Amino acid sequence: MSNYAQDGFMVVDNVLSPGLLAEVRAEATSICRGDRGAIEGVELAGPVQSDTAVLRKYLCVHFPHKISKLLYDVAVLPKIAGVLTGVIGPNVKMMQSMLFIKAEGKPGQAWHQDETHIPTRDQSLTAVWIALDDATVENGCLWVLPGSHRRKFLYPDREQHDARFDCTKEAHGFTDEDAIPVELEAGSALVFDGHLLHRSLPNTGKHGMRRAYVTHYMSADSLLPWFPPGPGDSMGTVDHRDIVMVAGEDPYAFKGITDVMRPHVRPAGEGGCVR
Ligand SMILES: O=C(O)CCC(=O)C(=O)O
Repeated sequence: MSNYAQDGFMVVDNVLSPGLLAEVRAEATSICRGDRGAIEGVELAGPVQSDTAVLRKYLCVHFPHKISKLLYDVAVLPKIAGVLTGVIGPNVKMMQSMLFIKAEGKPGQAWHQDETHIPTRDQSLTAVWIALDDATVENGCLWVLPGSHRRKFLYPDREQHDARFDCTKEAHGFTDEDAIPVELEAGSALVFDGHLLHRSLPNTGKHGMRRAYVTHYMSADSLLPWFPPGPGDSMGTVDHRDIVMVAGEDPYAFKGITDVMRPHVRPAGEGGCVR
């Protein structure tokens, strides 16, 4: 049992009931078939291609909640909202979702901190990583470095050319000998601090596919200087408003909500190449 404040992560069991888990798995397949609408990088799969063949094509689809009502609803589940208000505070918004498929042979992601990529003004970024299959060391579960969030320090990152990972840059300047794997049962979630160092290793193929639905949240009281530009913010440096309210009040509701982030397959290059 981990202590969130001290360790920077916690496991929440049974976030998805068996029935909902089955629905989300089926939805993942529909998304990858192109049946839920256009996704940059996803080809429409005809009936001839098997579900497995379709799923094997993609490592990660970004922003699936934009085209999937089911994944939108999962991101705002009361059980998740309840955990997040305990961690973040009463007002919580979401800005990102990712659907990882990670079939056999697909790479992992090198050590990183999510706050490096989604820079909240108040350092409240929190991830919810829901296992859609049992996540094991063999199929590429997450590894975390307990307590690495505590300094609220962003370790520098740089390009890496390690074949175990996609091209996500790797954070450095720390020792990782205390890293631990977090194996999860399908339907359970790992909730973790945006400053927690984490990584995943490739799927060896011994335990099948390792799908996961990942969503990112922060305090709605804080601004989010994230891309791309929003209204009255030509550089995109003031406040990202393509958000979903998950709990409480939005003190910036008067700004309105934008719809600018488009679902896409994790691209080659730009920190996301898929080897
Ligand atoms: O699921 C994975 O393999 C990596 C996920 C991750 O690193 C993240 O969500 O920040």
